[in-house]
Amino acid sequence: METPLLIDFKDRIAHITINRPKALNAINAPVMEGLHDFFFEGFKAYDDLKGVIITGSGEKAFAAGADITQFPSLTVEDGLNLSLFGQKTYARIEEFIVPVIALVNGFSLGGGNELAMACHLRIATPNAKFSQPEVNLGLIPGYGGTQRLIELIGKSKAMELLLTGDMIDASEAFTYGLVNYVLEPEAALEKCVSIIQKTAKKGPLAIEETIRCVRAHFDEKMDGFLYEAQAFGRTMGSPESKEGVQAFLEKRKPNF
Ligand code: DAK
Repeated sequence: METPLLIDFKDRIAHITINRPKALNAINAPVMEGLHDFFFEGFKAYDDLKGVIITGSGEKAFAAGADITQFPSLTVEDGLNLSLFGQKTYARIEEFIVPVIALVNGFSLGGGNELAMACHLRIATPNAKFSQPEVNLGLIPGYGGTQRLIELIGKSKAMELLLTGDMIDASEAFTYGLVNYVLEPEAALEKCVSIIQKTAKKGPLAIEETIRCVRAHFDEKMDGFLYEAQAFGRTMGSPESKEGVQAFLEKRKPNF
């Protein structure tokens, strides 16, 4: 049996590959459980983790959605439970302590695109295609897609894409701000790695707090400005910032 999720640790970066190429990397329960387990517990096994890159196996798809073959047997309760489990997993990715980058190497549809949107950054290859096609199936996005698409590209375009299920290509996705870069596959991977190498040199607490502050902006239960002030206080009081400031004054590189 194929391993649904491959995890490779190299130079302090975890490379996660959704490995169901014959089903265009559709996200079934083992894939979702694998993501959940990695981001809640599994990451602790990797020493000095500085970033995560998520991609799809093969050249055709990042992930062509949730696995449609599992839908017919689901009850209303199953749907609710699956949705809550997936939302919890994706929220954890969004709040993760180090940068998580989606390397979108083909179809990024439905629950697959919701995964890409939960990552902190998205880098696409030129063949990438994006859609929330749930309405074609009489469904709506169940893993936070209606919310995150608005955050990323604004209400007007998000509404159009969610209502029509239209597919857009990588250059349109770049124009709307859905992806940060569009690059050929090798360059796309290099870009993911170089961004993580860059953030790895910064203060780890500053990186973690920045991720949480940006998230707080979109959390209506939180006052983002207050959260920022509190996080600022935490970073200001940290040994890390003492070292960063001291290093600047001594004209040397900080040792975080
Ligand atoms: N699930 C399962 N299998 C899939 C799949 C998917 N999402 N997408 C593709 N495949 C399988 C195809 O069935 C085919 O399998 P075989 O026939 O070879 O066994 C294989 O992958 C290759 O696909 P195609 O032959 O169709 O390849 P093409 O290049 O012709 O077309 C395509 C590529 C991506 C345009 C087409 O495969 C397609 O339209 N796929 C479906 C896209 C889609 O509708 N995705 C699902 C979106 S809805 C929920 C939470 C979240 C969600 C739902 C519920 N709950 C909490 C309950 C999210 C829903 C979605 O993601």
